Amino acid sequence: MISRSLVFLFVLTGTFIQAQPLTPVGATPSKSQLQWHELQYYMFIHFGPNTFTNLEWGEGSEDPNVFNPTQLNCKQWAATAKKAGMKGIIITAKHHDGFCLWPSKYSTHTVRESSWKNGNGDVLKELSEACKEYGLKFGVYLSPWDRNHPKYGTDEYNQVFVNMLEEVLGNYGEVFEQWFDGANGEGLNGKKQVYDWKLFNSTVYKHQPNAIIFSDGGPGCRWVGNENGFAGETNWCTLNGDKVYPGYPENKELTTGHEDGTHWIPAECDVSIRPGWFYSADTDDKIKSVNKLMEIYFGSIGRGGNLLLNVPVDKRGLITSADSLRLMEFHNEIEKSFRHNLAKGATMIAKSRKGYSAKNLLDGDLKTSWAAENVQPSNNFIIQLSKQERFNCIELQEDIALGQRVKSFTVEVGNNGKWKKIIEGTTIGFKRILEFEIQKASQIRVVIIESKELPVLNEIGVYLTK
Ligand code: FUL
Repeated sequence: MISRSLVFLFVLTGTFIQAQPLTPVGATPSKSQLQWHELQYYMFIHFGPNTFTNLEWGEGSEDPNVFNPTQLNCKQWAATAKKAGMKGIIITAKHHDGFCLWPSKYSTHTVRESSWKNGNGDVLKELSEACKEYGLKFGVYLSPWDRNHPKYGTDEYNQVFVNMLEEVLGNYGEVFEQWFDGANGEGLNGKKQVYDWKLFNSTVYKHQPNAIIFSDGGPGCRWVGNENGFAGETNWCTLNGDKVYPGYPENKELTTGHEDGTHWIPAECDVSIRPGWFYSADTDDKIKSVNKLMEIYFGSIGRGGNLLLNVPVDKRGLITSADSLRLMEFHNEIEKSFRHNLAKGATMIAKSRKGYSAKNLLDGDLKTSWAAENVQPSNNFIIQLSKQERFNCIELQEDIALGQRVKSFTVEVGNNGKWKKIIEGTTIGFKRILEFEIQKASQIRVVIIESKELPVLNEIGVYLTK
């Protein structure tokens, strides 16, 4: 029998061999943020009176009875999201018109005042239960701007909003993301509200300590600065969190992040599958093509952001079959493109730090990584394939738990020791995917030109996506 002390010694030695633990660089993600990065892709649903009035921004004076879906079925939404490869759903619990999709005690403009289910319905209840059933995360969009509430634009409104938050975050189980819209317009009294963001955020954490708070400036994740679904080619997950606030006018900075930002506030790319956020029959023939969606995929997930794709629910309370079909086609295209990692089984050649072998780049485990031996310009690793292959795409992942480090890199292909540079990139982050002209080669060399500290990557992939 092995004695306890021997086991102890082994553990000690094991630790020693792996050893030389790496120190994080700059701001790093929290545990919840790390989990959030892994979600990558989830659904946004805009639904409410606007669905029935064909408006994008309701006035707030709409008769609540306009909200009357005839076949509302949250299980259909969840089943669609699941089949589409999405990991969660974020619903507009209250948009700018103030209508609450749950029977809030703090408003008289809610599902309770509508004729839907004789005023006994609760969309948040149905959706949170459907998400649980389908193994999806549940998230909530809540607009602080409220064009209906009589208290909006007065000191009392912030507490009204907090009360609503308490209901939404306290009664429907786990909420993975709280989405705060930055829009701030006038209310019934013609005044804009001065929002108490500190109070709002602390209310979120009181009920949902692990939730990611989305706003223009986080603190959990940030708006990417546009509604087209594209992060910057250079995309830092770090941001000067004390400088950026909801309504921050420098959208470009949100697109790229701040290179030496003080806080980890990564980008989320929100975009709609149709031209508008809410359902409109006028856009039935304007659903984005698979090609456009793939472009968005490369521009968001492929640049280290998460993709929040809006799929508006129609007047029946269902995702239309045309939107659903497009989502499935998009999912198939992603699956097809990334099914065969041509680097699998390749021989890796690199100068590596002890315990951080380049083999780890191909083990499918984000917890093991390759780190260069020393900090120096042009650290590199070579993927030696067993034969010449045709490929047009490379995927790189940085071990972001240790901070985002890489500032620039190039990709080269080689045949018989002759190297040709094919593409260059800047940041990597959680994931960077680059497409290029189809190459035929047996070697691929990734050269890290500049990095804040030792480059640390955890996975790579080589694909033929066309
Ligand atoms: C914006 C809103 O004004 C739009 O209506 C939509 O909800 C979009 C996601 O955010 O700020």
